[in-house]
Amino acid sequence: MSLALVKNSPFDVLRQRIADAGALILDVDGTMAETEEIHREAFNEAFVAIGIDWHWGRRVYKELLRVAGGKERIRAFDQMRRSGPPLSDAVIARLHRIKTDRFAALMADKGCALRPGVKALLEDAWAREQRVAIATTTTRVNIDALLAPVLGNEWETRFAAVVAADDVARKKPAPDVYLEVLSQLDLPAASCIAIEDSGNGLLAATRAGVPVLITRSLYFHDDTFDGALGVLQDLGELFV
Ligand code: XBP
Ligand code: MG
Repeated sequence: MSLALVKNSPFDVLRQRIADAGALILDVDGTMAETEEIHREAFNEAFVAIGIDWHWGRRVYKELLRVAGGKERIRAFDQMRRSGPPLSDAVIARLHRIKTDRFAALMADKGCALRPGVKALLEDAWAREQRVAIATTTTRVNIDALLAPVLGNEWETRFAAVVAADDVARKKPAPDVYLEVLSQLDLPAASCIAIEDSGNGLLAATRAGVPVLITRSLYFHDDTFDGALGVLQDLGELFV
């Protein structure tokens, strides 16, 4: 169902705002798909592969998700456990390379669907020739592992800009990924809408001046999101 065809719903104002935006800028993990459990599994497989007796359960991973970026997350956990010498940069880099490989393998094995409403939002935007971009803290190859199976191998040609963690100096909650997207789109921040699922994402986009629509995800479903344009359970709510 097209956004333009939905009438008399509590989300009319939001739908209009989305339709009028200069561009939609989407986060990936938690927003486009519930990937974090696959990231967690990939981290745990990497710890086994390298012979480290760590295992991240859901509770500890929820805390660790406050730290954006896989390498930074490993380092944060290493500092928290306070025993033994700290892991070297080389070991952290190796662990993260294995984790990234495991993530791709798990995605290929299991697949991961887009969250409700994501495909419809994208198709609607493209149908009205609205630009769509990606601003993420994950590693670039992870975006391909998610989007190639669901949008096709040429998925990147459909996005006006794709900015990932390694393209910028600082990860979310710094505004860098959003500032880089805005510069590539050559659009004023206030004309765009960011779609995010986390407090770090909300901060990053807000610091760049981009209004934010939140979709609640597995790990951040009970967070408060002060300052967001709106908070949805999922984007499917825009299409009912
Ligand atoms: C996503 C992340 C990422 C992934 C892991 O945050 O923080 O670090 O959890 O990816 P956001 P890497 O959704 O706010 O962009 O291990 O590739 O860093
Ligand atoms: Mg996210």
